[in-house]
Amino acid sequence: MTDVTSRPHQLPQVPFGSDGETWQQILESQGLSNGHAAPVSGPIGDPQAMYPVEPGLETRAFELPASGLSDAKRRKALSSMELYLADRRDHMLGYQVTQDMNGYPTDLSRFMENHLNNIGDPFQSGGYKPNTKIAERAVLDYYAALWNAQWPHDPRVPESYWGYMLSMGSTEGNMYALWNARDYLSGKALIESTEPTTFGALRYVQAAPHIDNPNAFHPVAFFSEDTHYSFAKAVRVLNVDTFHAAGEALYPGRCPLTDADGRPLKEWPTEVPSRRGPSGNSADGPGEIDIDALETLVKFFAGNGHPIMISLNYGSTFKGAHDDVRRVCERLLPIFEENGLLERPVQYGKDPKTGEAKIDLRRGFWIHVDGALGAGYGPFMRMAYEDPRFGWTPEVDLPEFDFGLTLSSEDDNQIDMVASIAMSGHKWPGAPWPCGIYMTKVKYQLMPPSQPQYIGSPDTTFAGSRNGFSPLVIWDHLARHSYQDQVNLIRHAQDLSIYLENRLRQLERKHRVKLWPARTRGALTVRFRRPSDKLVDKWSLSTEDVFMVPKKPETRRRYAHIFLMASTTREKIDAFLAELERECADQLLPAVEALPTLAAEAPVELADGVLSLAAVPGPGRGFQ
Ligand code: G06
Repeated sequence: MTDVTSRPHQLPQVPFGSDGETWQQILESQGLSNGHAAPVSGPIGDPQAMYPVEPGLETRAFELPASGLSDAKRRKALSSMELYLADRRDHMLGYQVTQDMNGYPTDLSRFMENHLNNIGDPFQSGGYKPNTKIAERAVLDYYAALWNAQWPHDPRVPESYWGYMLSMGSTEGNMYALWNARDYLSGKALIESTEPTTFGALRYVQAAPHIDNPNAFHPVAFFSEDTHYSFAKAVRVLNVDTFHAAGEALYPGRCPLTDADGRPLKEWPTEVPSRRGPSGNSADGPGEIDIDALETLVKFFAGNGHPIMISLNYGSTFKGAHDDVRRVCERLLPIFEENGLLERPVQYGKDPKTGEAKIDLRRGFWIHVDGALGAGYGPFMRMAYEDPRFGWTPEVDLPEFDFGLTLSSEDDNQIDMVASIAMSGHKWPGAPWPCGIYMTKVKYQLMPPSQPQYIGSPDTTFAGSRNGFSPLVIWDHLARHSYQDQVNLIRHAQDLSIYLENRLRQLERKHRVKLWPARTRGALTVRFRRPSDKLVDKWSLSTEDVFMVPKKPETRRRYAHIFLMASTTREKIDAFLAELERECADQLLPAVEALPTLAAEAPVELADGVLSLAAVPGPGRGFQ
């Protein structure tokens, strides 16, 4: 490797930082490189020339030289950032994040003087006292009530909820859910260590293999085509088999699904198909999971002895769709029942005195709801739909999705179906940075199964240090809004979605252009034909390219979408529409066929022995 620091003459002679000096000159002026090798590596190119250009911001002004920046330069850079953000915020339409915090984080800015850290379990006081766990617990209780869980949290009660506030967004929530599900379904247990090196140490163990069923501890994950890429990431991080990976490896050529013409599929699809639209494919469908396909797939894997992990969407990333969680549960419960997945013994130890087996009785299925967006407003829409006193009847009764969803089994037991929910705090409620909530029940936590008085392992969360500011921000939002206020916020967003959809249809008729406006009922987003790059950029539109007929490049459509949030105003939508109308009138919309070639059009054939594990979404589903 080239040691660039020892050859300063090779460094580019371009200014670094806002004073016009080169890197080398700065080092010399700091006494760091006078005739001897500098202790740091220098740039071998000009970052300003290499990094993306953001109009209104200068890379140079943000470059950090060894001398630091003068106060004036530092302030100037920050002011440019402030102006840039104000402008970008005023034009942000494409992402499902609330843009206007109603000024409340300013009220909370006084807490910035502290290092707030909610390290450890929210229900344990912990050693680090400058924390906001009291607000975190209040926020968790609020959502536990909203999601029909049993609360307050009580570690002795299996049905009680447990959860924590995420330091990342729902990516962490989905990751934690899959981790939790994987360990629970694959027979992992935390037991008291027989030889504790430190007091209170636990041991992480794998249950003994099942004698008759080699797949008993081999869970398989299911999620739809419309699922956020965080889930594809989670299955890779956690090494969980998707039904695609397990299908290709263990059951090649045996996929029970058929194509649109009724022919059996030769390969296992990478994700559960979403519902088909008028084209006969899912590209123009509503974005909800195809329940028939899911049922067929789950039947196959449950029939082969696998435990089942399913992630459902409540407010999907691109189409804003809500999977019908109740209907999914109704269709799958009989399959779980037939295959002994309602309760199965997991042997993790034996009594040292009696030799008696220590057994944990567990479910063999896990239903997770990725409510990154929808778990925030769904309960209020459902409330309004049920109760006329809220003064608004939403256009749809959104599906039930939470811990209150129980069904009767064959032998008349009440089975609660949902094991976990994730929600982002910065999406529907709104926060200045990513945050969120993960929630499950005490009975699904890995813990010493023999100890009913278990008081919770301090290290129950994913992160070590956890953001202690986010609980204050979400708490403040919830404290400022009654349920009626919350209904009014979602009503505003829903009304605006319907307004935008109608306006796009009017534009289509008026200018005789194809705009393909579409909106899934109940969704907060409207999708339509992608306008010029200029508009996509200016309005932070999120985009997705789809094939109307799979693998047929000539049928590709480019979509953009707008999310209508509580902070979105009609003025903002009208300003965007005026610009879009100009593109329609002047025929500036990019031609449908003017599309770049994708590398995926010439796929590599897998060599013998290579296993396909999961689809990793590239740009698309709104991600760029
Ligand atoms: O980690 P975050 O909070 O971004 O949530 C991930 C996530 C999980 N599940 C669903 C259904 C989601 O829509 C998301 C995130 N969605 C947005 C996105 O990635 O758009 C392309 C977040 C963007 S906010 C700027």
